[in-house]
Amino acid sequence: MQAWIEESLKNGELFFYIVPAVLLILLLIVIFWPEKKKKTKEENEETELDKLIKADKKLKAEIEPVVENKEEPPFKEAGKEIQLFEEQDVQTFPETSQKPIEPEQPAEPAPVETLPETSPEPEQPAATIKSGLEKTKKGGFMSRLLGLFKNSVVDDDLIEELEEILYTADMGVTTVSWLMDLVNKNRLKFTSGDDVKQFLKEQIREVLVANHKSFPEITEKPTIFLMVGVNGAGKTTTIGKLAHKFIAQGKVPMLAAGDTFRAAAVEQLKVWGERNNCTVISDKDGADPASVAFNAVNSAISKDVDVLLVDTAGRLQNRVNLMEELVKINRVIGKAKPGAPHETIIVIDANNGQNALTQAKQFSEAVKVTGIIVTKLDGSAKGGVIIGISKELGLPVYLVGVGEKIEDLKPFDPNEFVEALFE
Ligand SMILES: Nc1nc2c(ncn2[C@@H]2O[C@H](COP(=O)(O)OP(=O)(O)OP(=O)(O)O)[C@@H](O)[C@H]2O)c(=O)[nH]1
Ligand SMILES: [Mg+2]
Repeated sequence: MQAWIEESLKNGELFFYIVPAVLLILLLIVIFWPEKKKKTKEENEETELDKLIKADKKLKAEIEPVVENKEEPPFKEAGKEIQLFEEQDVQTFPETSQKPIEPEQPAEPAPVETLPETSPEPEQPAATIKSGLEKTKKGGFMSRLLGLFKNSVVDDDLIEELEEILYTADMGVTTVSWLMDLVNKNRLKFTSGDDVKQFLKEQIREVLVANHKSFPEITEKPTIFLMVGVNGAGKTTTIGKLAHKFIAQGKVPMLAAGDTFRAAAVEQLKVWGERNNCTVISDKDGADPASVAFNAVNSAISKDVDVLLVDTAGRLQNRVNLMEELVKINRVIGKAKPGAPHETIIVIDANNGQNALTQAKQFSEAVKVTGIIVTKLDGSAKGGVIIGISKELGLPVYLVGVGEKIEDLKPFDPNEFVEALFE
């Protein structure tokens, strides 16, 4: 071999055969190597594609039975749960079943909770005197009373129990004594518990109707309302609700922040002013409330507003101070506008029960109270207080608060009240 190589080198054969052969091999490698590599890559990709196709076929095979069943009423199982939705809602389902089923979609029907979209919840009914009396009827004296009236015999036991229940009704002793006197006088006329019920209902209706007066009309510009009552009774809230009512009637109200005793009171009234988009006359905390009222009356006159609602404090250092302050506010309002305030309204929280009666009497001694607004009837089981107030004070209940919303202030209708109570 060595001898052949030496021989080839000598005569140049090595270069003539071997070098071109080596170059040819190198050239072939350069040409074919990338092709091969590319091919391998493609082959690999093909395998991946194969895998995907296989998986897809498998998936389709699984889905196939569901698609075949599309002639069947869809969501058969769910049908049971959604029977409440009746036909009109169920009719919307086939539309959904016509949609192509995508692999990631569950074969299960859509959850029933999504359905209310097509059948919205009914809106909460507006609060009324009837809804406001619910607690009085369910948890208060009325549930016991209505139970008693189911008795077919009117005997001593029934009369005794009637008296006991009425004393728990927050009507006050005077009103209960008056009612029991009437019951005893007419006892022989009653043949059943229902007779007693009708009799009591009519006596109560009579006293409420006799003292009834609708909320005053605005006859003079500005008509001035002075709002009084103990702290927390609902004066400020009621002023906000009243302003809303006046605006709905096309009137222009103005508010006066006469409660300068409590830091937050002025702010609270301003919030109601903003809500109603009406002017609030105020001064700094601790300012003289009478001077706030005086300025407010003058401003109401100069701005030619229809109504001025004057807020007052419900609590001062003591009750004497509070009453003295109210007398002063009342006097300066009269100075700024003779004959004003046109109405002095006591705001009473129904939850106060018989205490509300005492409060109303005390305020009436200081200022001439002309009417009552009973608040929070909705949150109280002591709706009977309205009967006592009307009987004892002989004052009209103008309005009742039946909730915290701006529109939850309703005219007091004695007939509506009695019917709802005895229903
Ligand atoms: N549920 C219910 N809440 C009411 C009603 N009226 C007032 N309130 C609430 O009673 C609370 C006290 O009301 P205010 O208006 O601040 O009472 P106020 O008489 O001005 O109290 P002072 O400023 O402390 O004298 C507030 O939380 C009101 O939202 C009503 O009719 N129903
Ligand atoms: Mg207040």
